[in-house]
Amino acid sequence: MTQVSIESVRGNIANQPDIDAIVNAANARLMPGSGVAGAIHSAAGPGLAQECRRLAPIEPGQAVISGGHDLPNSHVIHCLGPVYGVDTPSDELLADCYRNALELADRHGLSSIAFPAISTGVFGYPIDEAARVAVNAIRKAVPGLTSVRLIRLVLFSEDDLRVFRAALASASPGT
Ligand code: AR6
Repeated sequence: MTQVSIESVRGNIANQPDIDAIVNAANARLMPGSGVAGAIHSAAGPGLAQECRRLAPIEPGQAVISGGHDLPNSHVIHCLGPVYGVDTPSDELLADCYRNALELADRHGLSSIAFPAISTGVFGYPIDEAARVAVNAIRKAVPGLTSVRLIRLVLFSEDDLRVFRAALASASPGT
């Protein structure tokens, strides 16, 4: 079986130049917002919002793909995470985001993808629960991937990185 690497780093999702597709923690209309969406849209330039108009709206758990425009990445995969406790079951919808984004990247023949911690900002998902859901969903999807070889989790703070690293260390050892 070909190896898939899962790594976690502290950083800015809009500054991952060696990655094919970065994932946006989007809003339903795929418009620029705050946090991740704001950083991605301002680095990508207005062409991204323009392209996104024909892809929107999306539902919680769904993922759609666009070009990278002025970003160093060839693609952006836009996921709408659940608003914690409002879009339910939040854990399943958050897991859907990761699975759908990975499948989309794979179908497009991409070899690397970087995720932010979807839903853990404005949408209020507790970071430790989100880390567990994200890591489990990624581990479950990995065996079905044929093209993606690198999955990077990009955390904004040292604390969030610690939480994700703990989840990675505890989930399914040996895979
Ligand atoms: N790089 C990596 N992580 C970041 C960055 C960055 N540049 N900026 C923030 N984070 P959020 P959500 C972290 O709010 O909760 C938007 O307005 C942040 O600390 O971006 O899914 C959209 O338009 C947090 O841990 O996404 C939606 O309306 C995580 O990324 C809504 O917010 C996610 O924070 C989406 O909310």
